[in-house]
Amino acid sequence: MEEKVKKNYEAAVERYAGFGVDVEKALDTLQQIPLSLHCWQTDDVAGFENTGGALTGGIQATGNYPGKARNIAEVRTDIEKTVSLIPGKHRLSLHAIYGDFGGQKVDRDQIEPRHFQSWIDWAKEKGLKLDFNSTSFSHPKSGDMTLAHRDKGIRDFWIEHTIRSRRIAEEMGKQLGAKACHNLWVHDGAKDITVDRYLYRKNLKDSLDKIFAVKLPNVKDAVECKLFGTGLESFTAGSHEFYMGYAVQNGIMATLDMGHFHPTEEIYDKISALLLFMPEILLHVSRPVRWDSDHVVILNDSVLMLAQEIVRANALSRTNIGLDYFDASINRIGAYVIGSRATQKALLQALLEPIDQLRRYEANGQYFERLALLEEAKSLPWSAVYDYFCVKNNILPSEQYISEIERYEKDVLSKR
Ligand code: RNT
Ligand code: ZN
Repeated sequence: MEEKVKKNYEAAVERYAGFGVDVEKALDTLQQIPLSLHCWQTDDVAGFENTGGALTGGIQATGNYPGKARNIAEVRTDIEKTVSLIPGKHRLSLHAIYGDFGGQKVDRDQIEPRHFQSWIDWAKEKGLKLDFNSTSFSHPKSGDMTLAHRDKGIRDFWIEHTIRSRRIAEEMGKQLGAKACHNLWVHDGAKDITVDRYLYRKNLKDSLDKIFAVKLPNVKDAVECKLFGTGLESFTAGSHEFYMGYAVQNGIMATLDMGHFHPTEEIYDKISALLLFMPEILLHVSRPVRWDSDHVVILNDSVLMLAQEIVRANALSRTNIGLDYFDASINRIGAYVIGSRATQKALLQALLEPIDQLRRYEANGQYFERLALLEEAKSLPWSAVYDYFCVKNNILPSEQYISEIERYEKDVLSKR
């Protein structure tokens, strides 16, 4: 098998050389691109507060496929399995509800770095870096609003939570020697026509000002917008314009989630616009399907165009790539691997693009030639290069990971 992969790779290298594309260089670059795996795919965004509450905040994980992680040890085992099937070095993104609370009830305004120390130690041992997210959903005080709430007491509770979340991210960044992204997403919105929009957005802005007044050198802050949540269809305080304005004004990052815009609106076109005004951006690679923003990522046009735009804009070093989806209807580890590999395949295709020739055509006004080459590039042998990338990293190539995940299901997941 390995021989065949190598042979196909060599043929691919030759084919790409005809376009002046350096395949080895592309692979070196891909090797350096970490994906931030979202811990919440392991357990349908449940977390470990042990309060037994439902998932709220306008998001849903539908399905009840067996084998979901029930405790921290199982989440870690699942993540270890997942990363063993994805070439390269990656990151893990934790939500505040995934603390190691030792069976204690620790409310959100009480969380501390010590509740995440075992995660940091584990990450260090496994060679993973960490990212973090404050959690405003699935809590008795969240309702429809948190940081934008009319009630100062509620706002203050969530401000405290978010400041503490950022401090935890700071500790992660410091101890692991790599800045941690802190992503702030709140579902704040309303089901029906809302007349005090200005008030809620003003509240949200004031809350953010308090949260970000604390400067943390090991944290890269990001704010995530959304179009609407389920049950909150008519108003979202943290809209794209709102957070874009806030991020630009405060020198922080905007998070672009692929599922948070109008159905035909694509985030790839926002990369070159935003990066002229903010230091970096954070992506939530996802797959919107009708009203759901979080299906498993696949190698579709949206993901490919996103990857191409990052590479064409020379923006890899300023783009933090996180995954964000939750599917409870299929093998959850399989869902991780499909989405992660799809994202890498898109990045690889982008890195192998005959970009010099395409740019020449564009500069000369040769638009037929540009379109034709873009079409041809789609069927160049990038998959032979991806297989080689897997083998080079000691990772099962192509469809071989399917049976490995079946084995994990039989040996581990089905016993839960
Ligand atoms: C929700 C946002 C947010 C969440 C996670 C769990 O629509 O995309 O990023 O998915 O924080
Ligand atoms: Zn998201």
